Amino acid sequence: TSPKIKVDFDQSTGVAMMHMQSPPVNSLSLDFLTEFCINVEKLEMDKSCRGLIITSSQPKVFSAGLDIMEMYGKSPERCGEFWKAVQEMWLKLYSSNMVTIAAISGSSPAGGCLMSLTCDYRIMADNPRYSIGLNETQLGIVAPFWFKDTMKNTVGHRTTEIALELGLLYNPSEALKIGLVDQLVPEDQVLTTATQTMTKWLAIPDHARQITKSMMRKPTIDKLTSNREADIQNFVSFITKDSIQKSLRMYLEMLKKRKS
Ligand code: CO8
Repeated sequence: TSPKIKVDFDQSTGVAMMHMQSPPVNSLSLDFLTEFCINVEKLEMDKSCRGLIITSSQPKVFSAGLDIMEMYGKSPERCGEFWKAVQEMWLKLYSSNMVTIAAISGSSPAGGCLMSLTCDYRIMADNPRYSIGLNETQLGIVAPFWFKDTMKNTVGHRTTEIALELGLLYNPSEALKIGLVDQLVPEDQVLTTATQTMTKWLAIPDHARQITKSMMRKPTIDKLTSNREADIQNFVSFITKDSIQKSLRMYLEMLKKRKS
Protein backbone atom coordinates (compact mmCIF):
# COMPACT_ATOMS: atom_id res chain seq x y z
CA THR A 1 0.00 0.00 0.00
CA SER A 2 1.19 3.50 -0.79
CA PRO A 3 2.15 5.85 2.05
CA LYS A 4 -0.70 7.88 3.53
CA ILE A 5 1.69 10.59 4.70
CA LYS A 6 4.35 12.42 2.73
CA VAL A 7 6.93 14.51 4.56
CA ASP A 8 9.11 17.13 2.92
CA PHE A 9 11.81 18.28 5.28
CA ASP A 10 13.74 21.43 4.42
CA GLN A 11 17.09 21.09 6.15
CA SER A 12 17.95 24.74 5.54
CA THR A 13 14.90 26.14 7.38
CA GLY A 14 14.31 23.30 9.83
CA VAL A 15 10.69 23.08 8.71
CA ALA A 16 8.87 19.89 7.75
CA MET A 17 5.77 19.96 5.58
CA MET A 18 3.53 16.97 6.17
CA HIS A 19 1.00 16.15 3.46
CA MET A 20 -1.87 13.83 4.31
CA GLN A 21 -2.57 11.87 1.15
CA SER A 22 -5.07 9.15 1.96
CA PRO A 23 -7.89 9.18 -0.62
CA PRO A 24 -10.63 10.09 -0.73
CA VAL A 25 -10.88 12.23 2.44
CA ASN A 26 -7.89 11.54 4.75
CA SER A 27 -10.08 9.76 7.23
CA LEU A 28 -8.15 8.75 10.34
CA SER A 29 -8.03 4.96 10.23
CA LEU A 30 -5.83 2.86 12.49
CA ASP A 31 -3.31 2.47 9.65
CA PHE A 32 -3.37 6.18 8.95
CA LEU A 33 -2.89 7.11 12.61
CA THR A 34 -0.05 4.62 13.05
CA GLU A 35 1.81 6.01 10.05
CA PHE A 36 1.05 9.57 11.14
CA CYS A 37 2.44 9.02 14.65
CA ILE A 38 5.60 7.34 13.39
CA ASN A 39 6.27 10.36 11.18
CA VAL A 40 5.63 12.92 13.92
CA GLU A 41 7.81 10.95 16.31
CA LYS A 42 10.67 10.88 13.79
CA LEU A 43 10.51 14.64 13.31
CA GLU A 44 10.19 15.26 17.05
CA MET A 45 13.40 13.29 17.68
CA ASP A 46 15.27 15.09 14.92
CA LYS A 47 16.92 18.05 16.64
CA SER A 48 17.26 19.90 13.35
CA CYS A 49 13.48 19.92 12.84
CA ARG A 50 11.92 22.92 14.61
CA GLY A 51 8.64 23.42 12.78
CA LEU A 52 5.89 21.24 11.34
CA ILE A 53 3.23 22.31 8.87
CA ILE A 54 0.37 19.86 8.47
CA THR A 55 -1.69 19.96 5.29
CA SER A 56 -3.67 17.81 2.89
CA SER A 57 -2.99 16.68 -0.64
CA GLN A 58 -6.64 15.80 -1.13
CA PRO A 59 -8.75 18.44 -2.88
CA LYS A 60 -11.47 20.14 -0.77
CA VAL A 61 -10.76 18.16 2.39
CA PHE A 62 -8.19 18.58 5.16
CA SER A 63 -9.38 15.50 7.03
CA ALA A 64 -12.84 13.95 7.41
CA GLY A 65 -11.95 13.02 10.97
CA LEU A 66 -11.97 9.59 12.47
CA ASP A 67 -12.66 6.82 10.01
CA ILE A 68 -16.24 5.90 10.83
CA MET A 69 -15.67 2.39 9.51
CA GLU A 70 -13.19 1.87 12.36
CA MET A 71 -16.02 2.42 14.82
CA TYR A 72 -18.74 0.46 13.05
CA GLY A 73 -19.15 -3.30 13.45
CA LYS A 74 -15.69 -3.80 14.97
CA SER A 75 -14.71 -5.99 17.93
CA PRO A 76 -14.13 -4.35 21.32
CA GLU A 77 -10.43 -5.26 21.09
CA ARG A 78 -10.08 -3.58 17.74
CA CYS A 79 -12.01 -0.51 18.95
CA GLY A 80 -9.64 -0.26 21.91
CA GLU A 81 -6.59 -0.46 19.69
CA PHE A 82 -8.05 2.21 17.42
CA TRP A 83 -8.84 4.54 20.31
CA LYS A 84 -5.34 4.18 21.72
CA ALA A 85 -4.01 5.38 18.37
CA VAL A 86 -6.35 8.39 18.42
CA GLN A 87 -5.08 9.29 21.91
CA GLU A 88 -1.51 8.86 20.69
CA MET A 89 -2.01 11.27 17.80
CA TRP A 90 -3.47 13.89 20.12
CA LEU A 91 -0.79 13.47 22.80
CA LYS A 92 2.05 13.69 20.28
CA LEU A 93 0.70 16.78 18.58
CA TYR A 94 -0.61 18.66 21.60
CA SER A 95 2.67 18.19 23.46
CA SER A 96 5.00 18.69 20.51
CA ASN A 97 8.09 20.80 21.06
CA MET A 98 7.99 21.82 17.41
CA VAL A 99 6.04 24.84 16.21
CA THR A 100 3.00 23.26 14.59
CA ILE A 101 0.84 25.00 12.01
CA ALA A 102 -2.30 23.58 10.42
CA ALA A 103 -2.65 24.60 6.79
CA ILE A 104 -6.34 23.81 6.47
CA SER A 105 -6.90 23.51 2.76
CA GLY A 106 -10.44 22.12 2.95
CA SER A 107 -13.16 20.80 5.24
CA SER A 108 -12.09 19.63 8.65
CA PRO A 109 -14.89 18.04 10.68
CA ALA A 110 -14.58 16.24 14.03
CA GLY A 111 -11.20 14.47 14.31
CA GLY A 112 -9.89 16.72 11.52
CA CYS A 113 -10.84 19.75 13.59
CA LEU A 114 -9.22 18.18 16.65
CA MET A 115 -5.99 17.66 14.75
CA SER A 116 -6.04 21.32 13.67
CA LEU A 117 -6.77 22.45 17.23
CA THR A 118 -3.66 20.72 18.56
CA CYS A 119 -1.50 23.01 16.43
CA ASP A 120 -0.04 26.33 17.58
CA TYR A 121 -1.67 28.23 14.71
CA ARG A 122 -4.41 27.58 12.13
CA ILE A 123 -4.62 29.03 8.63
CA MET A 124 -7.70 28.11 6.61
CA ALA A 125 -8.60 28.45 2.94
CA ASP A 126 -11.27 31.13 2.59
CA ASN A 127 -13.81 29.09 0.68
CA PRO A 128 -17.41 29.24 2.01
CA ARG A 129 -17.97 25.63 0.96
CA TYR A 130 -15.50 24.39 3.56
CA SER A 131 -16.43 23.72 7.15
CA ILE A 132 -14.72 22.98 10.43
CA GLY A 133 -15.94 22.00 13.86
CA LEU A 134 -16.57 19.22 16.35
CA ASN A 135 -19.82 17.82 14.95
CA GLU A 136 -19.83 14.58 17.00
CA THR A 137 -23.34 15.01 18.44
CA GLN A 138 -24.70 15.10 14.90
CA LEU A 139 -23.53 11.48 14.59
CA GLY A 140 -25.15 10.63 17.92
CA ILE A 141 -21.76 10.31 19.58
CA VAL A 142 -20.06 12.41 22.23
CA ALA A 143 -16.75 14.22 21.91
CA PRO A 144 -14.55 12.98 24.78
CA PHE A 145 -13.32 15.34 27.51
CA TRP A 146 -9.97 15.92 25.87
CA PHE A 147 -11.60 16.94 22.56
CA LYS A 148 -13.74 19.34 24.61
CA ASP A 149 -10.75 20.65 26.58
CA THR A 150 -8.74 21.29 23.42
CA MET A 151 -11.59 23.33 21.95
CA LYS A 152 -12.24 25.13 25.21
CA ASN A 153 -8.58 26.09 25.50
CA THR A 154 -8.90 27.65 22.05
CA VAL A 155 -12.30 29.38 21.91
CA GLY A 156 -13.50 29.48 25.53
CA HIS A 157 -16.16 27.76 27.58
CA ARG A 158 -19.42 29.26 26.30
CA THR A 159 -18.59 28.97 22.62
CA THR A 160 -17.47 25.38 23.15
CA GLU A 161 -20.66 24.55 25.03
CA ILE A 162 -22.89 25.72 22.18
CA ALA A 163 -20.64 24.23 19.50
CA LEU A 164 -20.46 20.80 21.11
CA GLU A 165 -24.09 20.47 22.11
CA LEU A 166 -25.29 21.36 18.62
CA GLY A 167 -22.39 19.66 16.82
CA LEU A 168 -21.81 22.89 14.88
CA LEU A 169 -19.77 23.03 11.73
CA TYR A 170 -18.58 26.54 10.92
CA ASN A 171 -17.77 28.08 7.57
CA PRO A 172 -14.38 29.82 7.42
CA SER A 173 -15.60 33.33 8.32
CA GLU A 174 -17.61 32.03 11.28
CA ALA A 175 -14.63 29.94 12.38
CA LEU A 176 -12.40 33.01 12.25
CA LYS A 177 -14.92 35.05 14.21
CA ILE A 178 -15.00 32.62 17.14
CA GLY A 179 -11.23 32.04 17.01
CA LEU A 180 -11.46 28.42 15.90
CA VAL A 181 -8.99 29.37 13.17
CA ASP A 182 -6.51 32.25 13.31
CA GLN A 183 -6.36 33.43 9.73
CA LEU A 184 -8.16 33.06 6.39
CA VAL A 185 -6.35 33.34 3.10
CA PRO A 186 -7.26 32.64 -0.53
CA GLU A 187 -7.09 28.96 -1.33
CA ASP A 188 -3.86 29.19 -3.33
CA GLN A 189 -2.03 31.04 -0.55
CA VAL A 190 -2.54 28.61 2.33
CA LEU A 191 0.87 26.96 2.09
CA THR A 192 2.90 30.10 1.39
CA THR A 193 1.19 31.87 4.32
CA ALA A 194 1.89 28.89 6.56
CA THR A 195 5.57 29.02 5.60
CA GLN A 196 5.77 32.78 6.23
CA THR A 197 4.01 32.44 9.57
CA MET A 198 6.40 29.66 10.55
CA THR A 199 9.36 31.99 10.00
CA LYS A 200 7.87 34.43 12.53
CA TRP A 201 7.31 31.73 15.12
CA LEU A 202 10.80 30.34 14.65
CA ALA A 203 12.30 33.75 15.40
CA ILE A 204 11.43 33.14 19.08
CA PRO A 205 14.06 31.15 21.00
CA ASP A 206 12.90 27.52 21.10
CA HIS A 207 13.38 26.90 24.81
CA ALA A 208 11.34 29.92 25.91
CA ARG A 209 8.54 29.13 23.49
CA GLN A 210 8.53 25.43 24.39
CA ILE A 211 8.33 26.03 28.14
CA THR A 212 5.51 28.52 27.59
CA LYS A 213 3.62 26.08 25.37
CA SER A 214 4.04 23.34 27.94
CA MET A 215 2.86 25.62 30.74
CA MET A 216 -0.33 26.38 28.80
CA ARG A 217 -1.07 22.78 27.80
CA LYS A 218 0.31 20.52 30.53
CA PRO A 219 -2.80 20.33 32.76
CA THR A 220 -4.91 19.26 29.78
CA ILE A 221 -2.32 16.69 28.69
CA ASP A 222 -1.86 15.29 32.20
CA LYS A 223 -5.60 14.74 32.48
CA LEU A 224 -5.55 12.26 29.61
CA THR A 225 -2.14 10.75 30.40
CA SER A 226 -3.30 9.75 33.85
CA ASN A 227 -6.62 8.40 32.56
CA ARG A 228 -5.73 6.71 29.30
CA GLU A 229 -6.89 3.21 30.14
CA ALA A 230 -10.21 4.40 31.61
CA ASP A 231 -10.75 6.60 28.56
CA ILE A 232 -10.21 3.59 26.27
CA GLN A 233 -12.65 1.46 28.28
CA ASN A 234 -15.14 4.29 28.21
CA PHE A 235 -14.88 4.64 24.44
CA VAL A 236 -15.15 0.90 23.81
CA SER A 237 -18.21 0.40 25.99
CA PHE A 238 -19.89 3.47 24.46
CA ILE A 239 -19.15 2.80 20.81
CA THR A 240 -20.10 -0.90 20.90
CA LYS A 241 -23.60 -0.17 22.26
CA ASP A 242 -26.39 -1.23 19.88
CA SER A 243 -28.00 2.21 20.01
CA ILE A 244 -24.73 3.95 19.10
CA GLN A 245 -24.01 1.48 16.31
CA LYS A 246 -27.46 2.25 14.95
CA SER A 247 -26.77 6.00 15.02
CA LEU A 248 -23.51 5.46 13.14
CA ARG A 249 -25.27 3.34 10.53
CA MET A 250 -27.88 6.02 9.96
CA TYR A 251 -25.18 8.67 9.66
CA LEU A 252 -23.26 6.56 7.13
CA GLU A 253 -26.43 6.08 5.08
CA MET A 254 -27.04 9.82 5.20
CA LEU A 255 -23.48 10.45 3.95
CA LYS A 256 -23.99 8.11 0.99
CA LYS A 257 -27.45 9.51 0.14
CA ARG A 258 -26.30 13.11 0.27
CA LYS A 259 -23.87 12.18 -2.49
CA SER A 260 -26.41 10.92 -5.04
N1 CO8 B 1 -15.03 7.95 7.78
C1 CO8 B 1 -15.19 7.03 6.81
N2 CO8 B 1 -15.58 7.32 5.55
C2 CO8 B 1 -15.82 8.62 5.27
C3 CO8 B 1 -15.68 9.62 6.24
C4 CO8 B 1 -15.26 9.25 7.56
N3 CO8 B 1 -15.10 10.14 8.55
N4 CO8 B 1 -16.00 10.81 5.67
C5 CO8 B 1 -16.33 10.53 4.39
N5 CO8 B 1 -16.22 9.22 4.13
C6 CO8 B 1 -16.46 8.54 2.84
C7 CO8 B 1 -17.85 8.82 2.29
O1 CO8 B 1 -18.80 7.95 2.83
C8 CO8 B 1 -17.63 8.58 0.81
O2 CO8 B 1 -17.59 7.19 0.60
P1 CO8 B 1 -18.11 6.54 -0.81
O3 CO8 B 1 -17.27 7.17 -1.86
O4 CO8 B 1 -17.89 5.09 -0.63
O5 CO8 B 1 -19.56 6.93 -0.91
C9 CO8 B 1 -16.22 9.11 0.58
O6 CO8 B 1 -15.59 9.09 1.87
C10 CO8 B 1 -16.18 10.53 0.05
O7 CO8 B 1 -16.97 11.37 0.87
P2 CO8 B 1 -17.94 12.48 0.29
O8 CO8 B 1 -18.53 12.04 -1.00
O9 CO8 B 1 -18.87 12.89 1.37
O10 CO8 B 1 -16.86 13.64 0.00
P3 CO8 B 1 -17.10 15.22 -0.06
O11 CO8 B 1 -15.86 15.78 -0.67
O12 CO8 B 1 -18.42 15.56 -0.69
O13 CO8 B 1 -17.19 15.70 1.47
C11 CO8 B 1 -16.54 15.67 3.77
C12 CO8 B 1 -16.08 15.56 2.31
C13 CO8 B 1 -17.01 17.10 4.05
C14 CO8 B 1 -15.34 15.36 4.65
C15 CO8 B 1 -17.70 14.69 4.02
O14 CO8 B 1 -17.31 13.43 3.55
C16 CO8 B 1 -18.11 14.55 5.46
O15 CO8 B 1 -18.77 15.43 6.02
N6 CO8 B 1 -17.73 13.42 6.10
C17 CO8 B 1 -18.13 13.07 7.43
C18 CO8 B 1 -17.24 13.73 8.41
C19 CO8 B 1 -17.63 13.38 9.81
O16 CO8 B 1 -18.75 13.61 10.26
N7 CO8 B 1 -16.69 12.81 10.54
C20 CO8 B 1 -16.92 12.47 11.89
C21 CO8 B 1 -16.05 11.34 12.29
S1 CO8 B 1 -16.17 11.08 14.04
C22 CO8 B 1 -14.78 11.79 14.70
O17 CO8 B 1 -13.90 12.19 14.02
C23 CO8 B 1 -14.63 11.92 16.21
C24 CO8 B 1 -15.28 10.85 16.93
C25 CO8 B 1 -15.09 10.90 18.43
C26 CO8 B 1 -15.59 9.59 19.02
C27 CO8 B 1 -16.21 9.75 20.32
C28 CO8 B 1 -17.00 8.51 20.70
C29 CO8 B 1 -17.15 8.34 22.18
